[in-house]
Amino acid sequence: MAKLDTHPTVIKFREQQALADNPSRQKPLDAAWLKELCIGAGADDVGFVDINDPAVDDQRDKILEAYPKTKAIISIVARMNRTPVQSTLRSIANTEFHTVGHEIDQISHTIVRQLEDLGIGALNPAMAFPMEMGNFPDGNTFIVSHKPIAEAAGLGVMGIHRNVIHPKYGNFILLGSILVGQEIAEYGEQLDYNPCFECKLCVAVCPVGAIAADGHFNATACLNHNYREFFGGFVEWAETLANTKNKDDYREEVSVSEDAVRWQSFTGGANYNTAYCMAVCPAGEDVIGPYLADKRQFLNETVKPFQQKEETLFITENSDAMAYAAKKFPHKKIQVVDGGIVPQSIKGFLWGTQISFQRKQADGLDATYHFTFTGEEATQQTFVVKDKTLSIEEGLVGTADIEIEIDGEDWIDLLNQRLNPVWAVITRRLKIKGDRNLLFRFQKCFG
Ligand code: B12
Ligand code: SF4
Repeated sequence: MAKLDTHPTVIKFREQQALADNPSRQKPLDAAWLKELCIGAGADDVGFVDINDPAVDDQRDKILEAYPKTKAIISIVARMNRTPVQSTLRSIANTEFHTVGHEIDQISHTIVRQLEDLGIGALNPAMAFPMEMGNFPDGNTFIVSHKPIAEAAGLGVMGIHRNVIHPKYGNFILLGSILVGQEIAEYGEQLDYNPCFECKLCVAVCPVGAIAADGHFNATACLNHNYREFFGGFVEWAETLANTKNKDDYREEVSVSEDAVRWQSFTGGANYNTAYCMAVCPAGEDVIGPYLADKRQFLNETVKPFQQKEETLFITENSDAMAYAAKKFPHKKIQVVDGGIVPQSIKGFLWGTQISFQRKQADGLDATYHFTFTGEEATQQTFVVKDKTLSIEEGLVGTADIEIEIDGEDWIDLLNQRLNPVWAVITRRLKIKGDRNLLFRFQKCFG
C-alpha cells in the first residue's frame, strides 16, 4: 500500500480540515451559522434539539438505531400555501401536500449534502413516505416522530387537532427532522404558549369525528378515512381481489371510479381524503386575520364548504365514527370498510389496541381483563377498560372480571376471522373464566 500521508487524497483532505476559520469546524457547531445554512437550503424556519432532551426520551433508541452518532436534531419547517389547502377539491389540496412534502425531503437532502461536504455526518429520515412499511400492522412505521421534535425546537405546539401550529405560519406547515453527528451550541426552547386558541373549528369540520373537543384524537377514524388510498385500503383491495371469482363478482365489490382513484394513487402518489382540520385552523399570526375580521364570513367561506361537501366517508363497522358521521353529516355517503389495523402478532395486538380504542363504544364498560397468551409470544397482560379509557399493563394485575387463556397464534386467527370463536371454545383452544359477554363488549371497543 502507498504511504497514506503522502497520498494526494489525504493531503487535500487535510488541507480542507485546516480551514479553521470556518464555523463548521467549531465544536459544538455554531447555531447561527447552521440556521443560515438551513434557511439557505429552503427551510422556512428551523430549530435545534439536543438528543438528550427529555422530549426525545421515547424515540431516542429508534433514532440512535437509525444513526448511532446522533448528537442533535435539526427540525425543519416548510410552509404550505393556504388557499390550495383550503380547497374542497382534493386534487388541489393534495398537490400542495405532495409539493411541500417533496420540498421538505429536498431541503433535508441539501442540508445533509452541505454538512457532509464539510465533514459533518447527518442523516435525513423521510418527511413521511417511504417508511418502514414492513412493520405494519404491528408497530410504528416511522423512524422519527417530527411533531415532538418541532415542539422541543420551539417551532410550534400541537393544537387540539394534534397538528403542530407555528406561531406565525399557523398549521400550514409540514415538518422534517435531520439527525446530526455533532453537538450544536444552542438549542431551542418550547414556546411558552400554545398558538391554538381552542375555537374548535377543527372539531366541527372533521367528517369522521376524529377530533374531540377535549383534545382526544381517534387515530383510526382518521386513518381509515383519510388514508383510504394508502396501506389500509390497499390491503383490503388486495384481499377483495383474491376473494372475487370473476369480473362481475369484483365489480359488485369495487366500482370503476374506485379503480380510477386507485390508479391515480399508484401512478401519482396516494392522496389524502381530508386534512380539513388543517384547512380551517385560523391560528397563527399570518393566518388569524380573516377570522378576527369576520367570524361568520370565515365560517361561511372556509368551514361550511367542507361540512356541506357531498363525499364518501370510509368508516369501520364498530367505530365511534359510524354514529358520529351518520348523525352530523347525513348527506355524506358512508362506505363500510375493514379496519386498517388488524394485528398479525401479539406484539401488534398490544400496540394496535391502544391506537384503535373507540371510547364511545366503551361507554358504561368497567371491567378488568386478564389475558394469558401461550405459545411463541407467551405473555400475560391486564387490560382495564374504565371511564371510557383503556390501560394495558404487563402481568396479571388486580382482580379479573374475566380471564382469557389462548395460544397467541389462535388469538390472532380469531381477530382475523380465520378461527371460529364458538369452535375455539368447544375445542378448549379458547378458555374463558367469567362473564363471556365482557369479551364480546371488549371486541366492540376497537375500530
Ligand atoms: C402516523 C401519522 C399519521 C396518523 C396518526 C396522526 C397523528 N396525530 O399522529 C394519521 C394517518 C391519522 C395521520 C393523519 C394526518 N397527518 Co400525519 N403523520 C403521521 C406520522 C408518520 C407520525 C405521527 C406521530 O408522530 N404520531 C405520534 C404522536 C407524536 O402524535 P400524537 O397525536 O400525540 O399520537 C396519537 C396518535 O397518533 C396515536 N399514534 C401514535 N402512533 C401512531 C401510528 C399510527 C399509524 C396511527 C394511526 C396512530 C398513532 O397515538 C397517539 C394517541 O392518540 C407523521 C410523520 C412523522 N414521521 O412524524 C405525519 C404527520 C404528523 N402528519 C401530518 C399531516 C399533515 C397529516 C394530515 C393532515 C394528513 C395529510 N393531509 O397530510 C392528517 C392530520 C391528522 C391529525 N389531525 O392529526 C404532518 C403534520 C404537520 C403538522 N403541522 O403538524 C406530519 C408531521 C407529516 C410531516 N412530515 O409534516 N398522520
Ligand atoms: S382549529 Fe381552533 S381548536 Fe382546532 S387546532 Fe386550530 S385553533 Fe385549535
